[in-house]
Amino acid sequence: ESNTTTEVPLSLESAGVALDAEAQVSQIQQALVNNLYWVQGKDEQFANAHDYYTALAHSVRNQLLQKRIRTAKTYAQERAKTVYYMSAEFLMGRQLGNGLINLGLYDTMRHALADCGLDLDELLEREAEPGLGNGGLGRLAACFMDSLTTLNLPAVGYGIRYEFGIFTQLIRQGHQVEAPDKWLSYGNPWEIARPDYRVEIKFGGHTEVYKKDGDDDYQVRWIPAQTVIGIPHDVPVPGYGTENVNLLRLWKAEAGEAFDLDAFNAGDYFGAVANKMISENITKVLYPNDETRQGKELRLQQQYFFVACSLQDIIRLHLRDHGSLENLAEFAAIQLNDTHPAIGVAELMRLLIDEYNFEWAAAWQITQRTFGYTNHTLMPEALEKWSVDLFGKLLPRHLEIIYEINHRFLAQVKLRYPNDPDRLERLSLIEEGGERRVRMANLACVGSHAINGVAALHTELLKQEVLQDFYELWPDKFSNKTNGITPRRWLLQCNPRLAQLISETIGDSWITNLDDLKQLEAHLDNEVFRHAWQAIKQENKWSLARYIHDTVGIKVNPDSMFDVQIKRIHEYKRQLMNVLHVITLYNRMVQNPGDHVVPRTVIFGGKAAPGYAMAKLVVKLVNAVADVVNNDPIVAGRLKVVFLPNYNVSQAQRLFPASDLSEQISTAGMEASGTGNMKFALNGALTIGTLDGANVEIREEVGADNFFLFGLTTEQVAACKAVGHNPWCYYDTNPELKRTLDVIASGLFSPGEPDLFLPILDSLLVDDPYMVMADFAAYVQCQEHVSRTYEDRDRWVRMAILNTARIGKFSADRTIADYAREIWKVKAVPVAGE
Ligand code: F58
Repeated sequence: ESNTTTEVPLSLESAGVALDAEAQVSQIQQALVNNLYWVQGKDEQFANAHDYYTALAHSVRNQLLQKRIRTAKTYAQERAKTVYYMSAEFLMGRQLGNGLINLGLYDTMRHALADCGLDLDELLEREAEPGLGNGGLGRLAACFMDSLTTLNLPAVGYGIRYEFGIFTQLIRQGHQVEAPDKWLSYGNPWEIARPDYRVEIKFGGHTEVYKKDGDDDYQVRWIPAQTVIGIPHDVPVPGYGTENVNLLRLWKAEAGEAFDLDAFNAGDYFGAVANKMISENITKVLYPNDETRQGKELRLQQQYFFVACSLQDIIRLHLRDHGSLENLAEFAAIQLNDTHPAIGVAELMRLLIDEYNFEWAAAWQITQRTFGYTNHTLMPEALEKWSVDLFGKLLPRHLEIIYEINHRFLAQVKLRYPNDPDRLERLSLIEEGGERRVRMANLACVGSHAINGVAALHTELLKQEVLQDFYELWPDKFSNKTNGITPRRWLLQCNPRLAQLISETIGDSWITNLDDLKQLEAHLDNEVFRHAWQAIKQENKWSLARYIHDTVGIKVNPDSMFDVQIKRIHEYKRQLMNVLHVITLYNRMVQNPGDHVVPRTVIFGGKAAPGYAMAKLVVKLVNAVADVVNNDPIVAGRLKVVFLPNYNVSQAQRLFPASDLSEQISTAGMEASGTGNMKFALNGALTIGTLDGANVEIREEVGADNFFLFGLTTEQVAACKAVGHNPWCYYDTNPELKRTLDVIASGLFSPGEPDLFLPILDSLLVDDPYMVMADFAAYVQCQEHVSRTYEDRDRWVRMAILNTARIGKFSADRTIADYAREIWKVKAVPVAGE
């Protein structure tokens, strides 16, 4: 019988006739057996869970590829304008569950598998998470890909196929320890390598002027010192309820062949192999820094590598469909996800001028019309700058082009502001004084027709501060595009019980039209509905409690409030203020053991950049406080602290549905947007937060009564710093804060290492750059309000329902529709069904 099996796509239709449920199930089962046999080379006797996972993944992949082929044909036929989303990071999360959901196969698959004694959830857990991003910026790119496809917009995501993604975080004796993320070690069923679309990328060397045959004009050519090959790896991106499938195209670096020959012929076999490894290093590992940049040569190589590969690919596709590059901007919209791909501005200019013989002015017009730039940070120290020396060594031709762009740009500025050398100096693409550096944000601004921030407040602050001079020059280039999240992964997939209750109550149109959640408000006074809502949160908390016990061995009280802060560990995000609150609660319980308290489980998750000592010390402090608190019988059942190691997308999918309280407590003016804040609210958690990033808009949407606001505003922070912030006065005048810091200083949390946490205390008391001391009292007071509210469980549930009901604005579908209409000018191209 086995020699009649063949790898067949999993399809629910045959010859245009919809199959009945039973036939569907048997077809799914047949496809699974076939894939087990032909992909894994096993039959049921020896197959393990990994084999079944892979077989299942191939079933879904086959169906996605079928749709992808039709999509590619339709796009080419329609000569559709395409969005090219360039991002150094795509934090996609696991693909199998998402594929099943988006294809509408999830429930059928679960039944078909159960029928063979297989548990879908267990197989889903076998998938390695592709951690090709640090945090919010990378995850945003993934949500955008989901929405682009769901909206039937032709799009390609271009990025890097890191062999090692974000490190695996281990906790040893309370400290973070980093381990390599070997996500590819079991193979990756979701990618297809396309060596036939390989491209060659140059590095180093020098430039020279020459005369082209039969041409009087001089041209420049770049004689590189090294070439590297880029191999695209395509990942299909399904949308919800659509035939369209877009692509994520990730580049892997390999050594060039010409280079192989020379080196190997020279007889130095080992030297040649070693050099091969240097080329392949380019896509080895993701830099694990968030917010703070690292001026490392390899990082600039990564950036140029993937952007240059992508631009060659875009040009190949454009010439295939449109014949000439004159009209590139009419058919291609390239979005720069932060400045990491901003070198693309210089690279497109180089290609047009040096390789396709365009005049400067024409090339510049095409470039500007093609690019858009999204900024994700307000922190000046996070803006990318590359030393001119390093830049010229690696990309000599690009440095020349950047000088020329700058020359022409500054001439234009001088006309408008004749006597303003300071302004010229600020706008220049080159930072002078000290080591000269190329300012990538300035390059991105000059080379793009559109510049946007990611939340209303952030965009305003960009215009007033970080990019003020550019705003004054070109106010019309600026717009806001408030971030969003995909409701498919962040509600339908991660919280199936709540999704089902919602669909039973208002229908399922919310999945692609999140504003429809508003209809839930009509059910607010329905007690049965509220009870059902609460029961689901409770079940989700039980299941998280089980997961916590399984992973860190801590038993938490599922009836306590789950108070959750999950995000990268960074001083401006103020995990420290949260820990100080925990210590304060602990102090109170120790001092007055009989007092009534509202039980809490405070959960932390997040990675610290490996070189960020203060962030790592905060991780240690959380774990140290957890050790003391969790083992003190005085607080048993009333206070628990959990640090969940290795926070990632998969873990996030467990945490958001089980949270009661969302901690969004960054110093005002520092978090560009935040997107976790949206995921919490969508899953019915209430927010305690500052007026920062998208919190401002979330509060506007859900209503001030349904949001726990505290803390200084952006203006107050600035004013406070202007007059000189003195953290000591808070220590001296707030006895609870004093006691909290004193307890840390006493060594209670660092037995045998009394000085361990001194750097934290120093930072708080010496300059407190993130205003933890200034906001602490307001935070603690607001937390008391939170606790009192939680005691009135019915009131809490009503507030939670209102949060979910009013969060529709933060669908990435809305964000992407805004980009499509206002920046990209792209239209939907729906692919017809079979
Ligand atoms: C984040 N940036 C913002 N950068 O901090 C957050 O407020 C926003 O919601 C999100 O972008 C999406 O707009 C962020 O995640 C990084 O991780 C970069 C990685 C590469 C190095 C520089 C930081």
